[in-house]
Order: sequence, then C-alpha cells, then structure tokens
Amino acid sequence: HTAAANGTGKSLYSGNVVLTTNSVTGGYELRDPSRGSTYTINMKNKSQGGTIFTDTDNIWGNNLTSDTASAAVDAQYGTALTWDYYKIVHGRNGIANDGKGAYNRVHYNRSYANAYWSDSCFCMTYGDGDGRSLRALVSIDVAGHEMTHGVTSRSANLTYSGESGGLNEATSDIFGTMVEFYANNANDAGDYLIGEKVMISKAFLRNMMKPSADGASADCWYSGLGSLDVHYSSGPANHWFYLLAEGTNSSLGASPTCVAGNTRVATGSGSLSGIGRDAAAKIWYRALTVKMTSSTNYAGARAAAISAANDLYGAGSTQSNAVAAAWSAVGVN
Ligand code: ASN
Ligand code: ZN
Ligand code: CA
Repeated sequence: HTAAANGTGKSLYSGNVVLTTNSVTGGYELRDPSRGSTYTINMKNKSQGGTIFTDTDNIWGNNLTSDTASAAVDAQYGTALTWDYYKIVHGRNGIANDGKGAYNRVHYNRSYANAYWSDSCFCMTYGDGDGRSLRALVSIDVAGHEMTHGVTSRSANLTYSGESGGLNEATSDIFGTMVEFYANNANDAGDYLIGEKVMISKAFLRNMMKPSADGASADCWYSGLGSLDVHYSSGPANHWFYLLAEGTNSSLGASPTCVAGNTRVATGSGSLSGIGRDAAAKIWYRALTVKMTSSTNYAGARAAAISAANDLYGAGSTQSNAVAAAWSAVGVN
C-alpha cells in the first residue's frame, strides 16, 4: 500500500528539505512512491539486516548525528535529487532506466569511512565515517557519485581498472557534481569539489579544477596513467569536463593545460572558452550511454565525446570544437 505524503527532513548537510514519504497505518515510512519506491533503512552500525526508518509526525531527523534519522534524510534526499536529475535532464527513468528505485543503507557497520553502490542489491551503502578524517558520507555529491556507478554499469559498463576505470570514476564525479548543481541547495552549493561536506581533516576528496591538488590525481593524460588507482586516473577526465564547461578564464579556479606528458603549465597560450555545464553534461551522458563500451580508454573517450557533440550540436559546432580542444588541453590528442 502506498500513499505519497509531504514530509520535512532535517539533514546533516543540506538544511531542511522536502521529502516525499509513504503514509502507512500509524505514521510514515521513509519511502518515496513517486520515485520508484526508493527507501532508506537503518543498519544500526551492523553489516547485515536493517529496518526501514519510520516516523509518526513526518518530520525526520534534527540536523545532528544525535538523531539517527538525520543521515537517512541526506541519503533519501540525495537519491531523490539523483532520480530527478537523470529523469528531468536526461530523460532516464531511474538508474537502470526501468523505473525501479534503489534503496539506501545508512549507519552501515562501525566507523565505516566509505560509501558504495552495489549492482547485486541495487542499493547504496553509507558509512558514518571514522570521525577523524571523514563524517557520515551522505552529502549530495557523494550520493550522486555512487548512484552514477549504477548508471555506468547499466550503460557503457566501463571496466573498473586501467584507463576505463579512471573514466568510470570520472563519470561518477562529473554527474555527482551535476546533481549537486541541480539541487541548488543553499547549504551545499554546487562546486567542482567532491566530498567537501564530509571531509574533516582535508578540504575535499577530489578537485576537478586541479585534480593534482589532492596530492595523488593526475591533471593530464600520460602513458602510465592506467597504472594509477582509478580514483586518481579519473583526474584528466574530471579536468576535461571542468575546462569544457567553464573554460580557462573562469573565476572558479586555476585551469592548467598540459604539455609533454603530465607536466602542468600555466594557461596562457591555450585559452579555452567554456560551453556551460549543461551542454557539457549532455555530451558526456550521450558518450556514456551511446558511444562508449567497457574497454573504452582515454583516446576512445575523446572520440566518443566528439561524436556525441557532433550528434547533438553538429560537426564543426562551437560545442564539438570545444570538446576536442578541452581533451587536447589535458593531453588527449
Ligand atoms: N566510494 C568508492 C567509490 O565509489 C567505493 C569504491 O571504491 N568503489 O569510488
Ligand atoms: Zn566511485
Ligand atoms: Ca561538491
């Protein structure tokens, strides 16, 4: 039995948000009948089991970790935003494009400092963080990042190692960021950083404006890129997206271009004009869902993105030329 109701969520990172919940006998459950019946369960710091969150007055959480429902609000909100982003912007009906919602498991295990998507349960798992370097990993960009792994798996299915693994990770950073911009939430404004809300000891997990700022990611393609961990070989594709969307003269941050392998040089000779986030995201979504395959590498991603831009905007269009120029700027020729 499902009956959509309007609830209020008091989140950890996004202030107070509107949640669509499910009216049941005696109260409400944290399930969204309007978005594929997405729901959130409380793992109660265990790694198995879990029960759906329920509430009597449809006001969930207290913006603090002292109420276990607060992190559940962030997770449920992040799932709703990701659903809406893919549906409204890209016409995709859920992660698998079949109208089925995923579910969330929050408070997974103890001091668990990660979040991950699983294809087998079609579900999201969120840890509370270790309390030293990471808080609960339920921010909008992390939720969008993780669920995009589900989208990738149901489309190009980029193999999670080597260069295709870096492209897989970058796809999650790109659309996680796009979901954050889409949310337009005053408490968690859109930016080109990943994980800025959940980090305690550092400012971000990853930085699309300057990937190497994390101390490990590459800014530019080089022949050994595929040997890096996939969370670091994502750097050139993350930076490509940033340069394509915003260009080199953005007020947002420094935008190095690349020459000779992974050497970063100051911008000057190679100035780029951005085509805007929305056009850049449309191009990458088409590349992901129509052009790329499990074994696509960086050279293949360049070809896929140019082909997608040609389809959407025409060969020789400003957008198509900008796609090529941005790939060249990160060393992919
Ligand atoms: N949070 C990590 C990620 O989505 C989990 C993993 O290593 N796959 O990249
Ligand atoms: Zn990931
Ligand atoms: Ca962010």
